[in-house]
Amino acid sequence: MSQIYVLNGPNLNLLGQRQPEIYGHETLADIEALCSEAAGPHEIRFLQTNWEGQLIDWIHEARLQAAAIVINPAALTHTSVAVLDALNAFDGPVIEVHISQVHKREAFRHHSYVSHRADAVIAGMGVHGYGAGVAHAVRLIG
Ligand code: CA2
Repeated sequence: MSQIYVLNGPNLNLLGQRQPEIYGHETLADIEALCSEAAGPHEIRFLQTNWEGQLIDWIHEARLQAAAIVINPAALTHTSVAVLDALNAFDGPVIEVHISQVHKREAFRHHSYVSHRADAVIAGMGVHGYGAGVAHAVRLIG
């Protein structure tokens, strides 16, 4: 159970291709490499989906397989009670990561359902927020 799940929500597969002024030039593959480095001896399961139900299924899978979850739920952050409910059924640490500083952006991005469960929230560090999130998860799980 020393795996760390790093879960990514809708449209994050487009990272590096559009809106670099908001999300930077790095791709998901670059972020996966950052996460693996930050994880030390822990194994990373790095996943992205555009489907809410798939994200929920992976959170359920993490209940049996993972010691911690680092999650960027993307737009589902602001809309999904279902993702929150799934995270509430996970016992280990949950770290919420946003590439952009959501509180400087539109008002609809200021509320996060996932923050009701997250043990830590990172926003505005660009892709380095993922490295910080994984490093924090490692500290919490020991
Ligand atoms: O800042 C973040 O990481 C967000 O979670 C990203 C979400 C956004 O809805 C949240 O409010 C904040 C959007 C992810 C979409 O990613 C794209 C990347 C490149 C091009 C288009 C979309």
